[in-house]
Amino acid sequence: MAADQARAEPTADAKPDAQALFSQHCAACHGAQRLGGMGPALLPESLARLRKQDALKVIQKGRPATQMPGFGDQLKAEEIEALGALIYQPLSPAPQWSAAEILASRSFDAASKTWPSAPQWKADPMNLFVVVEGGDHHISLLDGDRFEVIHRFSSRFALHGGPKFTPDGRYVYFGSRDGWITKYDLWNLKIVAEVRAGLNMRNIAVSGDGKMVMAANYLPHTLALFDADLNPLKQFAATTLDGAQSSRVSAVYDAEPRCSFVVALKDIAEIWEISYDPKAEAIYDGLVHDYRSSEAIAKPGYLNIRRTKLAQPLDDFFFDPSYAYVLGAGRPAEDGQAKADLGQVVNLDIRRSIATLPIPGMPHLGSGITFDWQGRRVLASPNLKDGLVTVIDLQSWKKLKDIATPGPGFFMRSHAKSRYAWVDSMMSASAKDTLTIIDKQSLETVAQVKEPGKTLAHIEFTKDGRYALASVWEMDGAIIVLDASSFKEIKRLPMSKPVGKYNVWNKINREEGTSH
Ligand code: DHE
Repeated sequence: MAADQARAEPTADAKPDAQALFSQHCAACHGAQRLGGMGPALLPESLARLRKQDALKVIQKGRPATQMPGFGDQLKAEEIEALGALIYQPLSPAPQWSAAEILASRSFDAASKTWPSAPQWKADPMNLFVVVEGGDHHISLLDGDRFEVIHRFSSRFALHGGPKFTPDGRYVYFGSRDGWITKYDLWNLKIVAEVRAGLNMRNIAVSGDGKMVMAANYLPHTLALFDADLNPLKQFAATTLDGAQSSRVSAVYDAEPRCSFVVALKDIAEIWEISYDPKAEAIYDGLVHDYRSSEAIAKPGYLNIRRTKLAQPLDDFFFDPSYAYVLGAGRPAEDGQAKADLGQVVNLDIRRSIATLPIPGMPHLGSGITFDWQGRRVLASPNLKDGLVTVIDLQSWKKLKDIATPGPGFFMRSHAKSRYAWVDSMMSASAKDTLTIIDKQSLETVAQVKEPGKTLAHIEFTKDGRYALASVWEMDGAIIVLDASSFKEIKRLPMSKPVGKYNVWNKINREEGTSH
């Protein structure tokens, strides 16, 4: 009887000590504070995209093609459960990532200054594709003429956002969700420098002159600025002017013609512009007089924040070809209630919102493209929630058409030399295997390409616009090279979940059909 009672009612002491288990089994790779090390950070902010059940499975079975082993035969089910609960607990106090910690994280190969300033391989350096393979966290460099991999190397865990290039196409910068920035020399196939800009990062931007790199962080609430070799230059606290409220940073983009970084904040209804033009004081002086608000809330000038107040925060945005306007969208409220007219058009010069965008659902404006249609410039944007592509007139900000697709998609691409735009439906369970091809003149769907039962997503064109490369987004996935006119498959290269691919020429020339 006594024994039965003891089994039925385990004492509090019998509960696994999650912290002790973490220190014993996890801390060596993931850091004593869960801030990451050789393995990724294990914080609720970093794990937001991983369901708890999946996290438990990783602890039990490990993660294929990484150094994460399975602990299923060392730990009891309740111990794995306890570890799972621990890693979703926020750290208290909230972790900081100070300037000193950023500096201490930096590594730099001083010999890089002597590396040859010409590609040490034979292929057109302008038609190179940088392929991010998320499956086993590698990068493949693909010759865009012969469609052969010329080099493959491991990346930081979970890169996110497009890699960013220097204007000559020699260096590329990668950003990881854990806050690491890696500078890589494409011509010499070597890492130049690395730094950890934050603990949970969204994306990075490289200034149009290639001299600065800006990182947008969710954790801590900061922007971090670096020189081209990733020496820290400055941190910006993402707060309201009075410091009363802080915010995650949604995204930062380079606005080269304006010599500035433009920044969206997730929790504060403001968009920021930070100029890297040393003459910014003089240039901005004229515009300050044009500023419609009576309260001059921002100081213009070089590397200072210039705030524009908005009706609601932005998650994702897109520049019009003049870079005077930002087309931005928020996300539906946490209760799932989407607001109508989520999109906003902001004039960065007069610093206010001048129109709303009639886009239903959840437009993914960052992945939009522009092109000429019947004598006017239009934007086409995919949608994360609805199966449609919305076409907007960039002069009147009016909707011209919603083009139906078989399901919501993430990425849209074209090329100035191609008549067609391609969009995926990867957010749809039933149509994730389908790419839809739209005629940019008729705004009609003309074809579909399918990879039955698989996820087919993210397209990028070759430099000349003749071929479109699509990803089979599976662990045993592939890059499929398709003729951009006949839509026929030309070649297939095996890849480990190739989440994105980036053509050097298209990126450094801000090709109208690709992301910037
Ligand atoms: Fe992304 C780019 C936001 C989830 C893959 N994604 C971007 C950018 C933003 C953004 C703002 C532009 C930054 C840049 O390129 O510099 N992404 C978001 C989200 O808000 C969202 C929905 C939620 C989140 O968790 O952050 C989100 N993104 C994802 C994914 O789940 C994807 C599909 C898989 C993954 O690996 O994370 C994903 N995002 C990508 C890719 C790009 C990207 C591949 C670069 C696209 C390009 O071609 O330029």
